[in-house]
This record gives sequence, C-alpha cells and structure tokens, in this order.
Amino acid sequence: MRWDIFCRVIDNYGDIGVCWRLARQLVAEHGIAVRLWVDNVTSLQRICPDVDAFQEVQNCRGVEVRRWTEPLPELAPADVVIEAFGCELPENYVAAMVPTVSHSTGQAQSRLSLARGKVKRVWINLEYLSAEQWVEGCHGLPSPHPYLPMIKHFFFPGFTPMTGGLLREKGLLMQRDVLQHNLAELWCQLDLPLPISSETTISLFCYDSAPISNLLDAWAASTTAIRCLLPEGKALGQAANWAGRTGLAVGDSVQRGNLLLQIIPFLPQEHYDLLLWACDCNFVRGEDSFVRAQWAARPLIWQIYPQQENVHQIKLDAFLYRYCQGLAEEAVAALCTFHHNWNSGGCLDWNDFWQHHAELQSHAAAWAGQLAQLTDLASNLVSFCKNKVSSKNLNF
Ligand code: TRH
Repeated sequence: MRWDIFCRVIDNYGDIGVCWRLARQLVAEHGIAVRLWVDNVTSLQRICPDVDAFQEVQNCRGVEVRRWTEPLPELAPADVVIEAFGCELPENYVAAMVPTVSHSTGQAQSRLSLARGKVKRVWINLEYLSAEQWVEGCHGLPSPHPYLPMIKHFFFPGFTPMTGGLLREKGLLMQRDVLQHNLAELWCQLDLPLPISSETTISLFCYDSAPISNLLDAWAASTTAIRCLLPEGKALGQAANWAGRTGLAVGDSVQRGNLLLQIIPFLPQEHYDLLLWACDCNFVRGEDSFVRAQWAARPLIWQIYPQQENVHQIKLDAFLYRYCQGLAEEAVAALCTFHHNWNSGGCLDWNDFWQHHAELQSHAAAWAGQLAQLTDLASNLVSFCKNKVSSKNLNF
C-alpha cells in the first residue's frame, strides 16, 4: 500500500509534528510506503534536524519527504490519501484521484484501471484532537465530494474507543518506564544535569499569550526549589522581560527566589519526549506536545491553541472533565483553576496547585494507563482504510 499525507503548516509545529509522527509510525510499524507532502520543510527540520530544508525530495527515517508546491507534479495518487487538518489537496492531484469506473467488463476494465492506477482509493480528512462528546458521532463519517464521484471520510483522534484514538508508537510506554526508573540515564541522554532530590523540575512550552511573568513570579515565590527548563521559542521574549534582560539565549539561566530558569535548545522531537518523561510537571500546548505529556504520565498543564470566540474554552473544559474523573475534589478544583487562569491570563497560585502533586502524579500515571488500553491512532487508521478498500462499493 502507498499513502500520501498532505500537511500545510499554518503556524507553529503541531500540524507537521502530528503528520511526521504518523508518517514515521506507518512506515516503521505497518510497512507502508509513505510520501509526506509539506509546504514548509523548514518547520519539519526544526523538529527533525536530519531533514534538509532545501531539498525538494528526500528520504528521512524511511519516509519520502516532498516539498508541497503548486501545481503538484503530475503523478499517480497513492492508495490512501490523508488530508491533514482540512489542508485542501492540490486541484490537479484531486483530479487524478477520480476513480476510473468503466461500464466495460473483464480485461478492458482492468487494463484501464491499471493505466490510471488503482481504482479504489481512500481519502481521509484527519481532524484535530478534541475531547468533546460530539467527536464520537462524527468520527468516520463520509462526506461526498460536491461534484466528483468521490467520498472523503472524517477521521477524528480522541480519548474513547468510538474515536480514532491517539498516536502512540509501539514500545513507547515500555521505553518510558525503563528511563523513568533510571533518571540518571534519562537526564544524561538529555545532556542536562541530574536534578537534586529536593528540586521540582518543570518543562515550559507555551504561546507568548500565556501569563508567563505571573507564572515565573509564582515559581520564584514557591515554597520549594523549582528548576524550569524553557526550550528556545516564543516564550523567550516575555521571560527576558521578566528577568529584566534585553534577551535570553540557549545556555542562559536566571535565579530568582526559589526559581532557577534555564534556557535549553529546541529539541528534536524524540528528545522532547525524553524531557517530558524526565520532568516532574510539564507545561504543554497545542495538540502534539499535549498528547505526549499524557504519555509521559506526569502532571501537566495545557495551554490550548486559542480560537475565535473562545471556542477553545469549551474544548479545554471537555478535556478537563474527562481527565479529572477519579481525582479527589480538592485536586480537581486546583487543577481546573490553574488551567483556567493559565489559559485566560489570570492569577496563578502555584503553591495551591502543587500541594496536590502526589495525587496528581498517581492520577497522571493512571490516566496514561487508561489511554493505553485504546488502540493507537495509526493502527485504527490502517484498519479503517483497509476496510474501505475491501468495501464492495467502488465509491465507498
Ligand atoms: O506548535 P503547537 O502550538 O502547534 C499547534 C497546534 O497543533 C494547534 O492545534 C494547531 O492548530 C496549530 O499548531 C497550527 O503545539 P504542538 O501541537 O504541541 O506541536 C509542537 C511540536 O513541536 C510537537 O510535535 C513537539 C515539538 N517540539 C519539539 O520537537 N522540540 C521541542 O523542544 C518542543 C518544545 C516541541
């Protein structure tokens, strides 16, 4: 089977982060030949430094990475076409996808089919992740093309068996467990010093709309020592202002009160996982880091990607509602209050939140265990597409 994944980088790294992870997993675990079309190869290079941002076509980790330019070169579409996050496929590619249904039979039809590639093709719109209830009802639904004889299917990631699930590589959790039991090795792989036992380590990945100064102030006033690891990126400007510096760069550190703030490089995607596994608490954002923080089985604070008319607040609450099941009332209140304030620029009471850290930690581990019972997204997607291909109806 051959698959084409199309990814348009809107902003940030989430779209390509998800597509890159999916592409690698399809190759490594399902033996699928994947072409990943991305309009901004530089963004991919940021999360995978082995990628050459100037190449039109290259092979990286078994994935054929191709710059998406329009019009796309004339080529035979793959058996499965993934349109990531409604990115809209190139017109000439869609035209080439149209099935070659002929009324002739036998040899004539099969020759025609061969000439234009396989007739049966699956077209998937891979959607953004949401914990909202309606996702279950929409996952897998068909959407007929307005004028071409083709059907696109919506595939929704999610947190329940009625959805497409979450990306999770084979062996990921075992690898996490091994390294979380050997923290010296984990910090060594990150090329960072092993924290002292009384220190709370926190990774911070957020948009610059977050109340970063409030957070750093709250940490400086923490009752216990905190080491914050801040990867190079959008938050650096605000952190520099807070520190009273003209700028902050990789390698810089600032000590204020009980907080030691350290600026670290933006890590390759696999190394970022290690950082999440290593830290006691992770501040994450968007979609992909948010999911990876859940696999890290450590307490997390999520900054959701802001949407118009505060639609994101509904998505945030839908997640909190699911995540908080089984957590004691006081910890729920502290977790929700902290999330709401972090996402709306409110006042942050770190000590109130972190007093529940032991409970939050065991809850994070239980949550990850519960999610691990679900089939992973790549496997669900492969089964879904195989089903569609074997369906009797040519147009599915
Ligand atoms: O970058 P994001 O804010 O992406 C967002 C969201 O996906 C959002 O839903 C989407 O609409 C918008 O993009 C366009 O956050 P996200 O999803 O966590 O993606 C970040 C990626 O960067 C993720 O794959 C992890 C990776 N990363 C590294 O590889 N190294 C690092 O050091 C860090 C901090 C992140």
